[in-house]
Amino acid sequence: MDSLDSGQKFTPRQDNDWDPTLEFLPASDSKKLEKKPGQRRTLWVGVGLLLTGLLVWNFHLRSDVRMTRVYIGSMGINNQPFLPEYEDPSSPQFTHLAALVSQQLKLIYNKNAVLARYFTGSTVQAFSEGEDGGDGMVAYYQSEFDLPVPQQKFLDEAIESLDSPAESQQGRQGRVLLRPTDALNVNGVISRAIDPRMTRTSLLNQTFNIRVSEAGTVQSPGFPDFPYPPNFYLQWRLRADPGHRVLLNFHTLILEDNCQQDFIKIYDSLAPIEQRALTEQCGYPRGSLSFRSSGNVMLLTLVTSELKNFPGFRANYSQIPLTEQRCGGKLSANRGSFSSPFFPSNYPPKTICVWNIEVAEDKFVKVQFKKFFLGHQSKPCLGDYVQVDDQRLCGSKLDSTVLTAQSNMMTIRFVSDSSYVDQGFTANYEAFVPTNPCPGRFQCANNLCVDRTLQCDGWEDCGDGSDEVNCKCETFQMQCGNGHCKPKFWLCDGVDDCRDNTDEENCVKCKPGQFTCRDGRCIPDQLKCDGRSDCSDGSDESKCERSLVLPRCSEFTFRCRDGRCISKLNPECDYEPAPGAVCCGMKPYQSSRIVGGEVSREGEWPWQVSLHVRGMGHVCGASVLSPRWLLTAAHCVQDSQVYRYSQADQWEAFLGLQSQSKIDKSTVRRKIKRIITHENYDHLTYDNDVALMEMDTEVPLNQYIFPICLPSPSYDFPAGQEAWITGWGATREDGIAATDLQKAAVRIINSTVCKSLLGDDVSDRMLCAGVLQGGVDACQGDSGGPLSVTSPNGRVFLAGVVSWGDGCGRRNKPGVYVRITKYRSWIKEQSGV
Ligand code: 4AZ
Repeated sequence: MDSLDSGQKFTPRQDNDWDPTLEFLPASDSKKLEKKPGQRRTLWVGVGLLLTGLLVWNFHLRSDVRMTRVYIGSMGINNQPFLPEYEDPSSPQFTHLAALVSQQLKLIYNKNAVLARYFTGSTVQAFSEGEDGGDGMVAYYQSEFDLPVPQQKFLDEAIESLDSPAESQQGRQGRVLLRPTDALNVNGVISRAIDPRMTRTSLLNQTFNIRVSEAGTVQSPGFPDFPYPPNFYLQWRLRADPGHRVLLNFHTLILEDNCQQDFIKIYDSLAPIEQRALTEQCGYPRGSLSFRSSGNVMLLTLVTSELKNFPGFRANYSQIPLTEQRCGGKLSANRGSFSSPFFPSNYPPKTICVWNIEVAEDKFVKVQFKKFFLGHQSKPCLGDYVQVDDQRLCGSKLDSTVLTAQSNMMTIRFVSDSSYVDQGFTANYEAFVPTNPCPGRFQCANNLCVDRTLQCDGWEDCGDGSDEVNCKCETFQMQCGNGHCKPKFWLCDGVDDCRDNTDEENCVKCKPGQFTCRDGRCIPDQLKCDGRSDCSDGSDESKCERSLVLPRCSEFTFRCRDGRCISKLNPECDYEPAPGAVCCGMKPYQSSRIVGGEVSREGEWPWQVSLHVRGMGHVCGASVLSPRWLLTAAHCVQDSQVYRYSQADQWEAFLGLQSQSKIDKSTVRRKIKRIITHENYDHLTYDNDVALMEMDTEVPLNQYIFPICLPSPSYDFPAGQEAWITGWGATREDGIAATDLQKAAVRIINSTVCKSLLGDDVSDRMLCAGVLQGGVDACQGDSGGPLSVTSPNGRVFLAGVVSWGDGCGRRNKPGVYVRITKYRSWIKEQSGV
């Protein structure tokens, strides 16, 4: 039995974590926001404005209201070799040097009128070896100022004005300020206001000093048996040997979702200086949680609040020689690849790598960035960036980017600044003959070479659309205004497939005597309801009074309850339900993290369920099949080393949910009574990746909670058909989960094509869907959720359950779903639905 076997152990401390009346965001209660009529409203608005004004005046404008402002900083000291005693704050050496640093700070502040006026004192928190590995060292301190509230801005500006390059510090604030014997050769001061969440008055502080030369683990107090304690501010100061960096790898990290309450923050420093923050995490983050310092120190902090305490974290630490990072260099082969240091792990801060590519003189060079995650984009790219000759790239890019040099040389420079790190990039480079850049292949406008078979196949493979222009369309294709060819199936289907909307223009209503198919085609009225599908989407057979009864049943016929087989395509639920009867798949709206998706509207996907594991928040999706039964993926309910996901009591279902941060009156929570995993689920191939969950009590059905239709075994989801994926999963590969329910449109993909793209693991019990250009896909955390297809009569069917994929949103890597038509009878046998 593992150490997390008791449900209790994961129960957040506060009872109200599982309280159905809990409100995360009070504003979600519309009653509380209800406007009062007429004069009363005006009166309240007036009183509100007055109070707000008074508050603003009281706290920001009244000059007699004072505040304490705390800055955290570091000071480089040149002429002081680092002694082991400096690691011990009770040693006389520490006390002596700390006094000198405090004096030095006082002198520095005295040179600035604003700082001098409000300064109250400094305390030195720690020392470390110098950043450059030389003779110097670094002091970490906290300085406090007492000032009238309106002066805060000026004080911040004055503090920031102290940041300056090493050389100017020396002249301005170095030896001249102290007697020569006491002089500190200061080579750089940097300070910033402390993160206000770390100064909450209720916090209990505790600091741990750890030498990482011997590898070990750090964990939050109580992990994994008890939730971390409330109201703590914990710091772990990690020190490596000189010439080494600290490596911190998270094994588990589960905190409260709200970063305002509980969070960890990691610094490239021994003090929490904002300018040195490497990352901040809360909730249940996924992706690379591996961090390296630039020098031999790192600070890990954990701040917890009064409410809702979660299991916390466990991380492994160790040290690696600075020399281990080899990046940059000369590349002279005809083709090759390179990536940011430690990819796909996060790159360290303060890194510079330069690659000089030089190929044969008669060739040119091009480089293609396949993954590119350098944090948030800044304008112009100032923080972390890649510079290719004279062009800078920064931020994160989903599509691959190709850059070309008009010569046989190219210089690529990767720079990371001193804060916030990310995964980095991988790139391929290639030499090409200027007169024949893509021998035997198609040359895209951006100089990428793609297989000729991908040209004019209806999919954009170049990333710039150039493989789909000037195409001669096949008979099964239509010609878009911009020259692209797209499957005729997509004509007049309400989606702008051409990207110039020409497939959706002139979707004429058919002449009298003709029936308008949903795909826009016109067929003679007589062909409607003749038992044969004449519109390519079967819409001529979807609302018929009668169907043709066929002499023989086959995979392509629908077996009625009485055993007869009819020829109608996808006939389930194409009747009007009797008054009061429940029919599935009805959307309350007529409108129409997921990678490449957008936020859904409330109630848009009433069968979407969020499955939470106690203490962990959202883990998987599911679909409502009936007031009692949910369908999810079997891989969501497999035990791991640490968690007992197969146990029903670990789970809670949230129905009618839109935002993970807000439970409102449409949300219903249910405990899970029973989990039925498919008996042939194969954890290696993900074959038969389905599981049923029975809720402990039935849920009321309404416009926010409604079952999706289950397709019969003969239901056809043709290749090219539009389907929708929905979920709160990661919004990019290795990214973090979405807060609001995301939706994205994908297309069903032909099984043969899918097998050729993903290999033989794709069984006939799986269904592929995606956007082959990439960028739109289900991802981690969407698993178990629905792949929804709207039938011609407007009802929505569960075509698939999110199961697996080769990454998320990669080009030519569609998502793989459980093919629900293959499980219709299993679901019926197990649940009766
Ligand atoms: C997952 O890890 C996962 N791109 C789900 C779907 C896909 C990839 C990964 C499909 O749960």
